[in-house]
Formats: sequence, C-alpha cells, structure tokens
Amino acid sequence: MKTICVMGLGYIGLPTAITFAKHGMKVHGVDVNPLVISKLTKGEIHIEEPGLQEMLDSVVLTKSLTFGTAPITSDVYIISVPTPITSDKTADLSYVKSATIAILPYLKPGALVVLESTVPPRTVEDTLIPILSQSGLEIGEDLYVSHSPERVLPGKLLEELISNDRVIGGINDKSTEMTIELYSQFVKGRMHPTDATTAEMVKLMENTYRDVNIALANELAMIAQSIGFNVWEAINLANYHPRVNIHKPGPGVGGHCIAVDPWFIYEQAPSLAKIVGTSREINDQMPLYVAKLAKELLKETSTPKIAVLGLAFKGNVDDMRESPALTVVKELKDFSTVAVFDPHIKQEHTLKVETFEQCIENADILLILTDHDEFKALSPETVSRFMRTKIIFDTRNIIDIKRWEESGFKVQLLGNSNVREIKNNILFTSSSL
Ligand code: SAJ
Repeated sequence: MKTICVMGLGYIGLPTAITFAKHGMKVHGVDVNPLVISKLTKGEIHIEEPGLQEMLDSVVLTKSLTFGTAPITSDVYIISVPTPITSDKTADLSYVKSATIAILPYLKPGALVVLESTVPPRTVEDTLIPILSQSGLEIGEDLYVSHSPERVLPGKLLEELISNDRVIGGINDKSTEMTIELYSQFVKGRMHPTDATTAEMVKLMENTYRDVNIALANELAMIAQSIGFNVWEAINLANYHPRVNIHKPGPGVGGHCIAVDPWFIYEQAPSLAKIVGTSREINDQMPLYVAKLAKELLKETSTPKIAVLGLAFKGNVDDMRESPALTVVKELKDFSTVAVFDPHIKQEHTLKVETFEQCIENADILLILTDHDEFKALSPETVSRFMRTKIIFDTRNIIDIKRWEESGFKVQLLGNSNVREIKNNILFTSSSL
C-alpha cells in the first residue's frame, strides 16, 4: 500500500487527504497550526464543507489517516499550502518553500512530490526543484516531481475532486505517469498529461479567462451607463450567438482565486500581459465606480443613510475574502451613514447589523452588492415601510425593476441608463472616473 503525506490541511489539502484515505491509502496529514492538528486528531474538521465531517468520521474508524505538525517518511508528498498575494501583487511562495524544505529530511529514492497549490509559471522548475535537489537525490531519476493544480469549487468540493478532469504536469514522463497512477485511485474525470510549466499556466489561464471576460462585461456596463442602453439585455442577446459567452458585470471581482491568479501571470511578463493587467485594473476599480454612482444618486439627500445588502464576494457563500463589497463600503463610509446586512456572514464586521430591519430603517438607498437568494426575494412593499427615501441600486441585476418602480422606487441598475436622463446630465459618465 502506498503511503502519502499531505502538506497543508486547508480547504484543498484536508479533503484530498481524507479522500485518499477513504480510497485505501495510508495518509499522514501535516499542518503547521497545532490547533488544526489537535482538532483533527479529535476527529473534528476545522473548515466548512458539505459531507466532509461524515467522510472523516468513516475514515477515522479505518485508522488509515493520521495527523501531525511534522511530515513522516512516505512514498508520495502532496503540497497543498496557501499561495497568497503580497501588497506588490506578486505571489508569496514562502509556504510552498517551507513545506518543501520540511519534507527534505524524509525523502527516499523513488518518492514522488506533487505540488497542488496555485503558483506562478516556472515555480516547479525554478523554486521547487532547486530546494528538492538539496536532498542529494537525482531529480527525475531518484525523485519524481509534478504539478497537478486543484480546480474544485468550494461547496462542491468532494464531488468535484472526483468528477473533474485533472491536468498532470510532470517534470518528465515518469513523474507524470506516477502522478496519473496516484490520482487514478479516486479521480473519475479524465487525466491530461503535460509538463509542469504548462500545468501551472493552465490553472492560471482558467481563472484569467474569467477575469478578462468579467472585465469586458464591466467595461461594457460603464459604456452602457454613459451612452444609454441596458448592458444586461445587450449581453443576454449577444450570448444567443453560438460562439459568444460574455460574463456578467458587477461591483467587482472577489474571492481568493480569480482576483489573485491573473497577477501570477502578470508578475512573470508584465510588459506582455497587457490585457491581463488592464482587466485586473478594470475589475479592481468597479467598487469605486459603484460607490461614486451611489453618491450621485444621493446628491440631493441631506445626511443620507445607505443600506448595503451583501458583504460576501458572491451569492450564497459566507466568504468575504477580496470581496468588492468591502471596498464599496469603505468608500461610502465618509460620505454617509452606512449599515450592512448579510445573512450568510457570521464573522464580526464593524458596520454589520444583525437584522434586515435595522439595516433599512430610515435608509435613503438600498445598495445590492451580493446576489444572495434572500435578496432576490425582497418585497418592495415591505421594504418601503422602513425606508426614508425609495431608491434601490442593484449591481447584480437580481430585482424585478418594473415591480420596484410600480411601488414608487427610483431604480438604478448597474450598466443601465436611458438616453433621456443622460441628455439631462443626471447621471455621470465613466469618463468622470
Ligand atoms: N463574477 C462576476 N461576473 C461573472 C462571474 C463571476 O462579477 O460573470 C464575480 C463573482 O461575483 C465573484 C468573482 O467573480 O466575486 C469570482 O467568482 P466565481 O464564481 O467566478 O469563481 P470562484 O473564485 O468562486 O472559483 C474559481 C473557479 N474557477 C473557474 O470557474 C475558472 C473554480 O473552479 C476554481 O477552483 C477556483 O476559482 C480556484 O480555486 O481557483
């Protein structure tokens, strides 16, 4: 039986470790955080993921999974540690480096090292291999190395770990073959062999494709606002073309993947990655654009109160990482009173209020920033009983505009203005940014 050491027990490492153990491998999970280890040793998971606790419960009984703060000698090492972004928009590889250094004393001839963390291109070749060479083993002869990026969606992790296709990029054919054999234990999707640098780029390109596409949608939204049409309707119609798939505009791009990964390409080739860099800039300035538009809508109101609906980076999740809503709120704080409501966020936030009623009480505008199902179901009749001024600004296109207008609301949809209003110079244009 093969033994596996999984370095890093976050939202990818832990489900991966548990899944391998469930499929008959002997697994040792390693995390530098002793609190994580003590919780896991007691049989409790420290992250939220549907079905994961039950799966751990079933694996604990088989005794095939152990946990610790240090690695042990194994046939395979999987590195799944975070790769955050620094303030100068470059990848922080310190966790990848320290995890690789940590396994050095345990490596034996024939071992396989698989990097799963998302990394800039050439990280395996230029960072991992020089460290692994310090083991004294011949890379590619005694020690095999590959990159197989995780591509799963939180919330559907256990399902996608098994069903998604996997890209397997070895530093040589033998490394690729060994890695394919490893994941064949549970992966039902296809396995696509390639080299390590291509595999690194594939992962980054997937998320960059989405970022660039969303930037286009956001740019079109600002153009729509300026020249007078409904961008949502236009995108919808354009997407009836069989080869067109324009994404959705919004208040910006959040999460720890799409807002981050394009920078990993940019840092390697800044003078060439022009669309990549510009798209990041467009998406990063969307929260400022939204805040400016909200202020414009309230310019006649004295001592305004803004009711912000949604802090999470996307609908129906409880994750605030890189959320554009945080920037919108920051921009509006000096301008008016701001109250925030998000039914999914349990964490403390200085402006967050507990109830929806508290949030909208005497508010002059409802500003929808996240497409949670709860906000789609809002009733204008109920809401208007609490508000001082009836204005709603929807940045996600989730409300029925006609219904809200019929209830007496002035409705602003991001990326929608009519030509008459523009001629009267009521709305500002994107060029005023
Ligand atoms: N967004 C838009 N317009 C859109 C789609 C999304 O503004 O048309 C915004 C969302 O509101 C959100 C952000 O983009 O703020 C990102 O959301 P998402 O659902 O597109 O992506 P993530 O970050 O939850 O997950 C992505 C996925 N990658 C792709 O779909 C190519 C997932 O499969 C990856 O595993 C994950 O990144 C990752 O870990 O890299």
